[in-house]
Amino acid sequence: MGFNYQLACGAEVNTKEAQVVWTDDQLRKVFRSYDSNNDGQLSWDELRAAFKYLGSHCSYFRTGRALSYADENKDGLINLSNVELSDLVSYAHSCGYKVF
Ligand SMILES: [Ca+2]
Repeated sequence: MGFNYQLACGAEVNTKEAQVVWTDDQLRKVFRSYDSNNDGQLSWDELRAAFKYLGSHCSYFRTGRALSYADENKDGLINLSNVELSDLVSYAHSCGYKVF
């Protein structure tokens, strides 16, 4: 699925503890839940918090990659009601985060 950025940041997933990968729907819910000010978009801080929750060991790097991948209009925010969220979910999926 798309590009694999894991090589640039090492393995994100501890396979001993990992059981099940997130589904796209679950990832959507996670990202939506991190829109803490309910403006329909994810800011850098909100996005980074979401990646931390997903288990990212290098959330700063991950957030930058996610924005460059999914922020279509380059406003620095991920719009949760259009293709930007879909792209973000695709990106997160490609990282291989597991449900803990
Ligand atoms: Ca945007």
